[in-house]
Amino acid sequence: MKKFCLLIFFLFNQFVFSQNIIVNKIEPPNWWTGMKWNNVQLMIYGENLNGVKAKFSDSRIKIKKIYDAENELYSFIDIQIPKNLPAGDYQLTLSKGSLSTSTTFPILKREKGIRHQGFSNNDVIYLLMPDRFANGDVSNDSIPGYYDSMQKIPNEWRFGGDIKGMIDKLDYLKDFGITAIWATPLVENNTFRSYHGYSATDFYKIDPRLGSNELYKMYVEEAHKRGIKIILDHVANHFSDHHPWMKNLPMKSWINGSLENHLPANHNKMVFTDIYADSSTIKHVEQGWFVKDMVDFNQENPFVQNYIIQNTIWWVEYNGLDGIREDTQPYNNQKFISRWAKIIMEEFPTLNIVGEVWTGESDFLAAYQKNTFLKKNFNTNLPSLTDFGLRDALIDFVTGKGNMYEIFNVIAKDFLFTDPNQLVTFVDNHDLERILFYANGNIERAKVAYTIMMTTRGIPCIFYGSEIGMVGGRGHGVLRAPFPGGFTGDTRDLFKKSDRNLYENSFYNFLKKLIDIRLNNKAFTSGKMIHYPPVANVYYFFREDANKKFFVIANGNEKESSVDLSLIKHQFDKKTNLNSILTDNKIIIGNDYKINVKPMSVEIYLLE
Ligand SMILES: [Ca+2]
Ligand SMILES: [Ca+2]
Repeated sequence: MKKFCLLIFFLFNQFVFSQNIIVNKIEPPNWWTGMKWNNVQLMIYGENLNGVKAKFSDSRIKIKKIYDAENELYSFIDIQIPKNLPAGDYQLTLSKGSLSTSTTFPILKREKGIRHQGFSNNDVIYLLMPDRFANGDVSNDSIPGYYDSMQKIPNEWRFGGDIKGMIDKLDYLKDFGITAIWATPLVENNTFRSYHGYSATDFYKIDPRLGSNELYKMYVEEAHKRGIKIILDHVANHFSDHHPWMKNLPMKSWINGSLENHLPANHNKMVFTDIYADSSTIKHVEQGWFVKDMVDFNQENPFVQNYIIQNTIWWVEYNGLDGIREDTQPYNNQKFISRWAKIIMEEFPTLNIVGEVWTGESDFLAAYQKNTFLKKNFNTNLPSLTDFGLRDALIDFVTGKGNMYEIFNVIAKDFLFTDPNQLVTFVDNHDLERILFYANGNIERAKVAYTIMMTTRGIPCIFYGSEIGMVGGRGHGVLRAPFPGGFTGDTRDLFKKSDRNLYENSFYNFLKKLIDIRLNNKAFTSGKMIHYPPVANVYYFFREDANKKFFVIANGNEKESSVDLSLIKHQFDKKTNLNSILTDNKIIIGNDYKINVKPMSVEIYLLE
């Protein structure tokens, strides 16, 4: 009898349980008062959600529409938050017949202070990979239930770096002269070989191996205290095939294709401007899966659109972030990602967004910048772009494949850009072999390339570790090697001058000086530029503001070069004393306007 009762009780319980409305999660987890985006679409995760009614305890929050998803484990609810609503925890009740469940939805007051500063040509950015930079907390290195099997793959395992490590090294970066940090994505990547962060399994949660949402917020605050801005690496295009969605998609059209059947990646970024392109090619670029374990969002789906837009606004507002680096921009649905950028910039007008558009061809690249005059049937609304063109030319110079003319030629194409000052310039990044790898021991070539990058237009970005002369190797695992000194067991701490050898300190001091020169002379950040077609592999240009005029001259030859400046003597006027602010070199230009430039060298002369 007892057993029978238990069985009845069990069955009854199961019956009630299966009928109940369950809410497990709401995304976004909260919103704020006074946002421009105040029509919010709540994505409810739970059980038995089809056909629910919804009501807020405070009738000022309007329920505009409730959508049944194809899958009853989800529901989408459009709500409207009035501008003047007081902040507070509001009760949302979902009901169906006699069943109901209540949950809290916090609506917060917007924070004030140093927030949403943007980034510009007055900044120098530092790109780091959190897992590879510094391990500040060994207790989070391995977390039960999180994929760590990648440790078996040489150079592609997790190293344990984290946000605590990033906070610990803020003073190092401040001292180096950095004014903005772009860290690769920090959201949860509970998936195979995912130390890089580009395979989200939860868009609203920092990976616990890196820290927590609260710690990330603290990191931004600590950076802001030091005058350092924070750029969010944002991925709208794809997510991990281990995302819980893939077990239970809210709707079939949430993604492009399916795990088993989808278009592969197509890297032809020129199709959007190609006047002869077929719509099938465009579809292939927008809907192909970047790699087979990264699922492509169907950004034509309005629910997906709302999800991505709200998720971005949420992070920027939650943390007070200053900018966004948008990953794999051309692979997104172009109409959607353009709308996304417009909405983000309208919500945060002082923000900046740099789109990763991986093409070294200026004409294709330029078409991606906001308000381009080039023929394009939509405006990307992207203020900034990654300058792969200049990177390619600088690296070609370093390897000897190219020369000074190639560098000049790329910069001479700046007329194509709406605003070339907004181009993010770099010589290496987390996807490309390091400059000193290409230099193959020819350090002077690398220094020439860096000096041109740091004195020409744009927003320079330095890849972590390159400042201490890290060489790395070919392939992601090796070029993303851990920063020596950031990890347990490291024999030297290269964050410290005393542990760096002569070569490492010399390279560090060289880059630090370039940052100092750039940021303390407006001529380089926002001044006028005049440059000249290189003759015999010597490139020179002037940077000038109201107070100072500089002459940068780079000799790309392995021998001393004599340069005749007589055709440009008007540029020197009466200021024929050239005093290098990079070295102690001093020249007085004589009547013949000829100067000698040392082999494989560059000088930054102040005209006096
Ligand atoms: Ca750690
Ligand atoms: Ca896509």
